Amino acid sequence: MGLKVWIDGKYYEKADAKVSVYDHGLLYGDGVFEGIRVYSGKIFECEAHLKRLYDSARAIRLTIPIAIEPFRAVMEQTIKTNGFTDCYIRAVVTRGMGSLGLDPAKCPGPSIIVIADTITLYPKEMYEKGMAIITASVIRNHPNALSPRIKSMNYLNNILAKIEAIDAGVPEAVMLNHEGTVAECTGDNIFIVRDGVVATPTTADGILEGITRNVIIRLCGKHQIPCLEKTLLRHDLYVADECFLTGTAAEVVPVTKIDGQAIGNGEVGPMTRRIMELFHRHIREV
Ligand code: PXG
Repeated sequence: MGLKVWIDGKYYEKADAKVSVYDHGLLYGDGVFEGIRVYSGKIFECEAHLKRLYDSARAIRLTIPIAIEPFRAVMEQTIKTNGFTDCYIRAVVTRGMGSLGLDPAKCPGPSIIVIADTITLYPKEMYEKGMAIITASVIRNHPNALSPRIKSMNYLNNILAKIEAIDAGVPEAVMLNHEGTVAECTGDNIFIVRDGVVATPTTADGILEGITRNVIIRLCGKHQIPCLEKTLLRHDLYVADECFLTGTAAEVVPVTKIDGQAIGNGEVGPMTRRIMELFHRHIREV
């Protein structure tokens, strides 16, 4: 038997797990989601993910029809039902089925979807040798248009940048914001290391406040590694000693080339290796 997907209170076989073509999530990208990892049977940073999900929903005036604790219970049950100890959860809340036309008030109620599956974002050798990225020409959404802090079902902004990356033969692109400073990658936050100091753009620079990003900032604090949240220019990426990306799916992945130019000596640096090691130890400890 295949995977079972939870939709609005019932489990469906993967092949039968479907939503209506009138769902505003499909019609307008009207909805929010989270991507969450489960390590050794435990939902990693569960509280932070649920908080962000409910905040995202609130920001688009969508009331999730169940409370946070029952939502957690649904995720836990879905993991068990599928027999996973390590997996990836995709929790989606769509505006639900409605009539044609934007008005969310025409949708009687949101739909909740919980998928437990596996995910591999990048090939294993990139974690050992590093990844090449480019700077995308398309900029990250203006925070006063669709705020990057909302993890919405509308990812076209990021997908356009991802297409530029794929066209350039690399798996990821860094996006600048409307002011021309560094924001984040299409599905990952970005960090640099220079003279032993770790730095990442601030939440005011138009980024998703990544949960993995926050874990790395905390781990740096715990291990006396200087780590700053500060506005970065593309120039800072070019002259960095090291660079790495963080995300739930990607975890921590080293970057060794940007726009065709080597970062530092072009090899995975010692600080990146240390942070990857601290992260992998941490996810097995919590
Ligand atoms: N920025 C963006 C735009 C993201 O989409 C991150 C940063 C990292 O945030 P977290 O909280 O995960 O550390 C993300 C997250 C996928 C996938 O299926 C993408 C993400 C997470 C999980 C799965 O490509 N992106």
